[in-house]
This record gives sequence, C-alpha cells and structure tokens, in this order.
Amino acid sequence: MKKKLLAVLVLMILFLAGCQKKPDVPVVLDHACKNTPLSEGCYIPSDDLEFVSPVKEEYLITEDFETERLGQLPRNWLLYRNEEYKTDGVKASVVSKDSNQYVELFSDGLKAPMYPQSAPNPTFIFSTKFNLDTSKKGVAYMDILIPSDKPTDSISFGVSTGAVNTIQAVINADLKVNIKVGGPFFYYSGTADGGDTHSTSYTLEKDTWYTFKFEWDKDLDFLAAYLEDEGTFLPLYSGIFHISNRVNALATGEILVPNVFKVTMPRNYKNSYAYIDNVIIERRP
Ligand SMILES: [Ca+2]
Repeated sequence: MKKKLLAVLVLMILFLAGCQKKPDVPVVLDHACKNTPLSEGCYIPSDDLEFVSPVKEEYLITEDFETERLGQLPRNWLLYRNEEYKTDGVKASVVSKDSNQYVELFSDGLKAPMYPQSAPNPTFIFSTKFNLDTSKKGVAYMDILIPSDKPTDSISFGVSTGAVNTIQAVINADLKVNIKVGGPFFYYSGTADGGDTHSTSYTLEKDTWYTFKFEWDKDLDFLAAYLEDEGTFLPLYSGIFHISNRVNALATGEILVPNVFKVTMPRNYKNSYAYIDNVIIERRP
C-alpha cells in the first residue's frame, strides 16, 4: 500500500513539474569552457597576462663585461651548482686589468650534476641564452685566455640547443684545439649521439687572448669554427651537420636551433682557471 501511495505521489510531482511554465532564461552551457579555459569568450583577458608576447622575439648577446660589478657573477649568466658543490667550488667573477673587464672562471673539478652512471660530466657549467629561433642561423664569438700563473686544464665553449651541443671548441690541457660537433654536453648517453671531435693543427699559448668564432645555419645544415689571427679568421672546421638531431626536434617536427652559449670545465679533480671576454652572438647574413 505504501509503495502504491509513493508511486502516485511521484507521478503527481512529475505531472506538476511538467505543468510548470519554464522561465525564458538563456541556456547556459556551464561546461563549454571546461577543457578550453583560455579560448575566446572563456575568460576576461587581463592586462597582466600580456607580458608574454605571443610572437617570440629574437635577441642577441653582446657581453664585454665592462659595466658589470667587479667580483660578481655577470648578471646575464648562470653558473651551475648543486648542494654537493663546495661554496666556492665553481666561480665566475668579473675582474679588471689594463682598463678591461673580463670574467675569471674557476673550477675545483670535484662535483658534477647528478646525471647517469659514470658519465663524463663537467663540474663547471657557465651559460647564457639568446634567441635566433626565427632566422635559425647565427654567428658566435668568444675571447679566451689561459693563464700561466694559475693551474689550468681542459675547457670547452660554444653554442648548444638546450643541453645538446651544436659546436664547441675544446682546449685540452696540452692547449691543443679540437672542435666537437653534436652530442650532449652534460653527459654521454651511450647511444652513439655523443658527438664527433675533430682535431686541428692549432695549439694555444698561455697568457694570450684568442678570439674564436662559430657559425651555424639550419637551412644549409652548415656549421663552422674559426680562430682569429691578426684580423683573419683561420678555419678550424666546417661541415654539414643536421642541427636538428633527434634530441632537439620537437615531436611536432618543429626544429629547435642553438639558443645557449656555454663554457664548461670537466670533472677532473683539479683546480682549473681560465679567462673569457667579448661573448657576442650576431646575425648571420
Ligand atoms: Ca671586456
């Protein structure tokens, strides 16, 4: 009996609900923006959100360190360290001599980023960024001096795409110049993408400033490195290299091009010094 009463009650409620006049309110699809909260009409744009331009702007580097504070890390650069590093285990500080400011690099060679198994990681990783993503080609310069009055060892510098080396010069402890093309700079992955090292006939001398130059052009798959000698750039290496190797292409097929200039010193358990100046990224005509 109770069930029957309940059923009648429910039917009456449904009937009455059906008889109610529906108000003329517009249908609001409250779920329309659920998966696309940033699409048109789903939010009120704020001026604060416009600080990131939808158009990526290219920017270059001209670092002569003349306006940097002495004894400080140059303001546009990052020096890698983690909690294992000693306080002064790595240093990159601006110094001045003969009315020129440049950067003293120091590495104790003891610790390295926590990357895979027995990989030859650098201790010292000093880097700055640029953007030539639209033109996808460029020219980089750096001056380097290896001192005679301080301990020195191997040092590398050049351009990378993120953590993936594009082209760099490697000055070994014997001051011989090599050019390394491709390969990661943090670690060797063991899958044959460790890059290729090309020896040159050049050996540097201590206490002398040298200017190195690197060029890249994604459309031509072209890479080159030079060493300046009295106003002439002597070729160290030039070749065809597919800049977008499998590591630095996006899944969408978009090609990433060099965007980091970096200097590294190895994990060699030795104190090592070097000096750099005039890090410049220019457009390639
Ligand atoms: Ca300078």
